[in-house]
Amino acid sequence: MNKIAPENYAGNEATPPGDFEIKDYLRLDLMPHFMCPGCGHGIALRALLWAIHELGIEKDNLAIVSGIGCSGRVGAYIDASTVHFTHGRPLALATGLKLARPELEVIVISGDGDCLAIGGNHLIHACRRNLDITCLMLNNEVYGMTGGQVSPTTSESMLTTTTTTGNMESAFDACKLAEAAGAGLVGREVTLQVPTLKNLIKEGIAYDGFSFLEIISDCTEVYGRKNDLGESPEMILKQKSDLRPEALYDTVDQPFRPNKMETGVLARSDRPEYGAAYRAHAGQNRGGDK
Ligand SMILES: Cc1ncc(C[n+]2csc(CCOP(=O)(O)OP(=O)(O)O)c2C)c(N)n1
Ligand code: SF4
Ligand SMILES: [Mg+2]
Repeated sequence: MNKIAPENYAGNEATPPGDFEIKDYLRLDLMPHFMCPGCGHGIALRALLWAIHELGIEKDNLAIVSGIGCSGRVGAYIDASTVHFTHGRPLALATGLKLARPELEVIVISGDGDCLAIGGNHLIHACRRNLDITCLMLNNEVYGMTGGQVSPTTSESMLTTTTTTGNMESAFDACKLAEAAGAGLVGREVTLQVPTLKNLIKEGIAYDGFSFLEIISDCTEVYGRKNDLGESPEMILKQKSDLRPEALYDTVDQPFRPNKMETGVLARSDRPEYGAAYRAHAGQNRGGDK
């Protein structure tokens, strides 16, 4: 497959209403899905599939690699070549896959625990390498699948099953970490804004290098309940308050985090893509005696 030129798909052209049918991209034989009602990961999945649809990526050219977690489980529902791999290791597998099959569009779906805790080391080295992989990190601030333990992105003072009096650790800013480690493209978006999220994912896929995209998702069941954050609509509204605190001071219940989250493309560089550089290097040195 030839990569589509960025100018042809990083734009904001709307899909004609009715043109995108999510069922065309799902393994319907696996339905009903396992996700809890209102889980933000489903919205992230929709945005990803919409992006894939608008990019015109063929299923045969699409490889989805995910780790263990509710976030990782999402990948298994996509009707393409999918690998649901070991917790914390999807980037390692994706690296080998992309090097062996550079023609594939390789997309990793990971959780905040998967990507930043057990898999944190793989993340920083993937960023450093800048191989052409798109990594979506679905950040719900918790280990959702295993019942709600604290994660590296849990906000301070929040309750989890392992921080029963409130989390005392500072949360990682995953985007700053990825940028510092050298990721070619870094971005963040909320599930509140699905078309904007879809466009960011398109931009990440279009980028010729490692794209790290943090998607602010919600675990309604074990994190929302534990912290009395309400149901899905309330949690989504809270994303809005995190983006523009002053607009929602009167309408959003406590606990309230006035952090003015930055979204969109936060960093982009023109570093060489690792795979092409590696192949050129290997070609030049083939048959050498060193
Ligand atoms: C090597 C290994 N360690 C631990 C686990 C248990 N485990 C499964 S999912 C998970 C955390 C999931 O959290 P996250 O990655 O944030 O995904 P979420 O479920 O929140 O989407 C853990 C610790 C495992 N499956 N394998
Ligand atoms: S436990 Fe949380 S992250 Fe997992 S499916 Fe339920 S709401 Fe989503
Ligand atoms: Mg999580």
